[in-house]
Amino acid sequence: MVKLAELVEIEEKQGYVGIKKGNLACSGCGLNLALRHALAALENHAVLVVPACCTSVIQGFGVGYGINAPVFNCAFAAAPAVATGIANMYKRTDPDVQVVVWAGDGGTADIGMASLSGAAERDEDIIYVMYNNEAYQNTGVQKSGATPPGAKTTTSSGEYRPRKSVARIMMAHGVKYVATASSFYPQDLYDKMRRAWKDHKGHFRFIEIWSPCPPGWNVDPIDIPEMSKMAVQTGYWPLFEAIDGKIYLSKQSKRFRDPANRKPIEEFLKPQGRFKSIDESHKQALMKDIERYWDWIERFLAEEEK
Ligand SMILES: Cc1ncc(C[n+]2csc(CCOP(=O)(O)OP(=O)(O)O)c2C)c(N)n1
Ligand code: SF4
Repeated sequence: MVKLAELVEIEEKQGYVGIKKGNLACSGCGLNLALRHALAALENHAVLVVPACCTSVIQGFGVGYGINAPVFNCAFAAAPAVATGIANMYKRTDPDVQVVVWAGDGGTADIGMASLSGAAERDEDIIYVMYNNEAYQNTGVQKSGATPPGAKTTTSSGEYRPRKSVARIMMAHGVKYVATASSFYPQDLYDKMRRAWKDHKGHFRFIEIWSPCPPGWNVDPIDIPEMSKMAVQTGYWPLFEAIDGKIYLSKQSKRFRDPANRKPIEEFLKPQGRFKSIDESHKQALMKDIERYWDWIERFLAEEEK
């Protein structure tokens, strides 16, 4: 794993090739950090395809304002299809380019699902990153398919339905490389982007990055790092890679395979206003969703991991 000091040096040396200081992201935005580390991992080879989302705000008012990499904005539902065309063009003109779709959970789990499914099925040479801030944040915190049970949004008052896990949906498509990451585990995120880029080039690759949103989740930015640790340590957000359908738990999540080692879920919920009035029945629904995630992991865990 890349050392933290090395990662800092890489990003400083690149002079923020990707994301620029003083852009339009809110303070403590997970998506902004995730994009910075992901672009550092891809050096200067990324061409981004971005549907409508907070990233299209962060990119700012003109070329090179917030993101110092080529960005192609497209209609909400079309990103994987647009990226397919661009990737095929670069295959002929500049094969070193890596086309990356960078989209939110609304644009992925809901609105972009059909074209995502098509690109995954065709095994297009694209890295698809879904940064998961668990709602449509840009337009005022509407519920998405990835919103967890019990979380309040402006269009829901804490529901019972499980999170739609696009990582698992992609595994079911037979995608070569699928991973989960967190914007507050930068080294793990960086390494996964590198492996997706270097080791599995030529295939469709999917990475779901859990990305806290302080205003949308009603959390003080100061609490975000600790809360992000709790997301992993309560088992809420398992970190793993799935290569050819076999799951390899990331170092930070191995210990939490055993439910006895997991921290109480309250440690994760406490700082978040969106869970402020969660009742027992919603908490049970959330716990059931977490168990469901881990059941899937157990089912596809690589032999050598057992
Ligand atoms: C077809 C279409 N419907 C709705 C919108 C309005 N819209 C712009 S951004 C956005 C929210 C995107 O949510 P998500 O993909 O989760 O990304 P986030 O805002 O959380 O970064 C919506 C609904 C749009 N631009 N196009
Ligand atoms: S609303 Fe949330 S996801 Fe969007 S820029 Fe602000 S913190 Fe980031």
